[in-house]
Amino acid sequence: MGIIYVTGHRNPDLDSVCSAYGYAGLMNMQDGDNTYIPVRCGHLSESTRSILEQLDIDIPEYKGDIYPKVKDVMLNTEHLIDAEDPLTAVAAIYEKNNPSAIPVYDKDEFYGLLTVDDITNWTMRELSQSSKITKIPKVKDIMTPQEEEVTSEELFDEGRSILQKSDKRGLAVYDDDRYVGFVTRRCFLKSPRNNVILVDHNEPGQSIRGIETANIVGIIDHHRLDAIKTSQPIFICSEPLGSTCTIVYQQFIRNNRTPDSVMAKVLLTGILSDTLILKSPTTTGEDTVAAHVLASICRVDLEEYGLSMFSRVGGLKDREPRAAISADFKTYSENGVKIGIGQCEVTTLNDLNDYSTEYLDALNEIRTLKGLDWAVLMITDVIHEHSALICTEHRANKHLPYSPIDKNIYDMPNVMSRKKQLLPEIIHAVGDK
Ligand SMILES: [Mn+2]
Repeated sequence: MGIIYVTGHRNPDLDSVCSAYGYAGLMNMQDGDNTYIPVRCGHLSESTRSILEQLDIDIPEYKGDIYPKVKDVMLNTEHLIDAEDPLTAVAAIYEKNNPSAIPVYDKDEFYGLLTVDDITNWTMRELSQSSKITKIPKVKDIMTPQEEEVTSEELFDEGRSILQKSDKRGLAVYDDDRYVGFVTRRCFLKSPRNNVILVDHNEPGQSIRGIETANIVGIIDHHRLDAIKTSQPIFICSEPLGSTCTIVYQQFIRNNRTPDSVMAKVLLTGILSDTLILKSPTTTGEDTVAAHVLASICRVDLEEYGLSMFSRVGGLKDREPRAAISADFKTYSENGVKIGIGQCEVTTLNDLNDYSTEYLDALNEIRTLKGLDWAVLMITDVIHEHSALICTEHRANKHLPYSPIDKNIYDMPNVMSRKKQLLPEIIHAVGDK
C-alpha cells in the first residue's frame, strides 16, 4: 500500500485546501490500494482557518516539504533478539537473511544494534587467543556502544551522510527519544521518491518544497500550465473553470459518486471562495451548476452561506498588513519586470482611506523582501463587486487604465478577478514604454 499526498499551493487558500481534501476523499473511495493524504504546504490565515473550522472536518495537516526522509527507508523488525540471549540465537536470523544489523531488546526496551562487525570482531579476537571458541557469550557482551543516531524526520541525504561518516554498519532511528527502527547502508542505495498529486496549482515554484524529488502522479487544476516534466504518464485534469473544487466535484460525478453532505459543503466553500460567490468573471456555467447542486446536498442557502464566509474575512484595518498581503500574493515576471500581485477580499471599501498608507508601506516592504520591481495589492469588495488597487512606485503605474483615487491608488469598478481582469492590464502596462 502506498501513500500519496494531495497538496495545494503554498498560500493555502480555501480552494486549495478544500480541493485537496475533496480529491483525497474521492481517491480513497476509488483506489483501495493506496492511501491518499490531503496536506497543505503553507500556513492558514486566520479567516481561512475559521471558515475551515466550521466544516466539521479534520483540516489537512501542514507538511512543509516532500523530501525523502530517513523514515521512508528505515527498517523495522519485530523483537527477535534479547540482550541476554546467547550469541547462537543470532544464527537462526542469519540463516534466513544476512542482516548487517539486528535490533536487540532488553525485555521490551530497545537496547542497541548488534552489527555483523560486532560478531566478526569478537570471533577474530577469540580465535587469535585460542584456535577454538569454547564459551558462547551473551549478545550484550559483544555489542559495541553506539554514539551516533538519527531521527526519523532527518532528510534522506543527511541520514546517509551521518551513516557514511560513522564506522557503523547501521544506526538506530529515533522519533522524540523513542526508538522507531534502524537503518543500514543498504537502505541508502537509492533515494526513494514520495508520491504527490498537485491540486489548484501545477507550477513547481508554487508547490511544496522538495517537489523536484517527488513523483507527481496527478494534477487537478484551473491555472495556466507550467508543470514539471514527468517520467510516467499521469492523470491530469486541467480546465479553465472558476475553481478547482468544481473540477473535483466533476470527478465525483465522473466516477459515479455523490459527495455526502460534509464533502458537499467543503467543495462548495472552495467554489464560493474562488469565484467570489459566483460573481467573479472567472465563474463558468459549470461552477454555477456545481455550486447549486452542492448547496442543495448540504442544505445551505448559497448566497447566505457565501456572505457568511466572506464576513469572517473581516476588515483590512483590523489585520496585520504584511500578513494580509502575503496570504494571497502571486509573483510574475513579464518583459524582465518582476511583479507581485496580492489580493484581499473585503465587504466594504468605505474605510480604504483609513488603512491605505499602512498597506502601501507593507507592500513596499514585501517588494524589497522578495526582490520585486513592482508590487500591487488588489482589494476586492465582494459584495459590491468593486476593487481598489494600491501600487508601489513604478513607471508602469501611469499606463494602468484605472482612474486614480489618490497617489498610487486606483479605482477599479466591476473588477473582481486578478487572473482574468487585472493581470492582462498589468502585463500591458509593463510592456508600454
Ligand atoms: Mn483555485
